[in-house]
Amino acid sequence: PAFQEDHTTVMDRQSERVQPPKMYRVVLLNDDFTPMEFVVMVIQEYFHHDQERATRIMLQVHLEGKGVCGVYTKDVALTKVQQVVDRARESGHPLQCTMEEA
Ligand code: TYC
Repeated sequence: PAFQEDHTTVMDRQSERVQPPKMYRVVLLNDDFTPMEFVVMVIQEYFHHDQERATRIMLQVHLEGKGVCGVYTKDVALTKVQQVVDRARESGHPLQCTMEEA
């Protein structure tokens, strides 16, 4: 669409309108060493799921290789990934956490 202003046509460009932010899935990846209880604790602590839901997500990762813990804006997703990886390394676990565009 376009509108007239002082004899000048100004295009109403989509890119000049407010856009919803891109969203990112924060995912955990399986490994053979990180204890299941540690993964459940991390999911509860950083993604605010209750123990039952955290256990389901952990088991999905364990059985299928990866699982989604939550969907966030880019800055929040990056912070979660950093917090989870830092917490795992502090405890000596190789747990991997990453993000992907939703
Ligand atoms: N596979 C791990 C085990 O058998 C458990 C595990 C689950 C590890 C989820 C990582 O993201 C993970 N101890």
